[in-house]
Amino acid sequence: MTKVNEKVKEIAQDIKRMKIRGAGKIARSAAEALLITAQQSKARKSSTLVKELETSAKLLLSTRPTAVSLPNSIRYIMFRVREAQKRNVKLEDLRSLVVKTATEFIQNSENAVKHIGEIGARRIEDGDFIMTHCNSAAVTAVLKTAFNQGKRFKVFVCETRPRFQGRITAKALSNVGIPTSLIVDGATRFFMAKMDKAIVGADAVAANGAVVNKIGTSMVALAAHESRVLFFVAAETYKFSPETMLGQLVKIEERGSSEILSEKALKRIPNVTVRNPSFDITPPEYIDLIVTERGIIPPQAAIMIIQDEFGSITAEELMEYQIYHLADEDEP
Ligand code: RUB
Repeated sequence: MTKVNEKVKEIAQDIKRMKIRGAGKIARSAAEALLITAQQSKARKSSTLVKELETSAKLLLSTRPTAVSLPNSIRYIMFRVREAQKRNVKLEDLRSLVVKTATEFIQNSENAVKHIGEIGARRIEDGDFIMTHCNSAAVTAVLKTAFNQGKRFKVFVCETRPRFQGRITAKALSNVGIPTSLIVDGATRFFMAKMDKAIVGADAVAANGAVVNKIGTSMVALAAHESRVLFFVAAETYKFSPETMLGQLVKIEERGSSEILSEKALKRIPNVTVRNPSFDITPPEYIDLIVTERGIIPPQAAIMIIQDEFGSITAEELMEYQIYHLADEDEP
């Protein structure tokens, strides 16, 4: 059995336990894990290195099921590895290829967030009241860029139970001086009528333009729709899901009950089960536009992005690097 590099195991564990979180960060960390696999490999043949990369990829794909950026980052690297393998590339060349490709993915991803910040900031106006949910680097980039351009606006952040990622957003905005109100998730509709815009990130964008993001996002979208408030999504193109073109559904992660109630407290109410889905789906009808690093698109154009980015990939190739679950004993 091919052994997994200890540092790669640690990254996988950090993703699973949400020490590394947010779809963009997860994707970059997976690319970094493959880079480390190649750099630290003691393989003497390129076929052995490919096996090690495959094992790392499998482990990473088993960590969290919803962020499509994770399989997309692994595909970006592994498809090039497969091509190189067909050309019988030598071990050292293969190692360099992985390092180069992973570095390229990480840099492209960081640049994409920066570009989304610049493009999205054009839609923020002086005096705006803006609501956001959870913690998204892409959304924070939009708000910070607009603020640095001299625009003055107020942000309302939903605290985002059960893990309170809204607090991370509030802190990041407060650090740069953006006036921010932290609200409980249940106050979304109460405040929505005052808002001009709502903006959220994405873990996945489906071919029909539906957006998968932190649980509660679809309620924010619904309240925005009711109050005729513009609803924006900020998402890099590697969050668009090519699998959904083949009719696959994005898996919604359901996390443990202990995030909501301690085991002891739960035992005291034996007829109660806790349900804890981590993400939900906002239909395209509730989304005004999606800000990507390639420009602003209506959700209905998501399929064009997928065709452009992933059109040359066959269904078989796509299915090779899907998110799946390992048996318990294999878990990181
Ligand atoms: C994070 C979340 C974020 C998206 C986009 O969920 O839903 O809105 O991942 O984030 P979790 P980014 O905390 O469960 O990972 O723009 O940073 O990629």
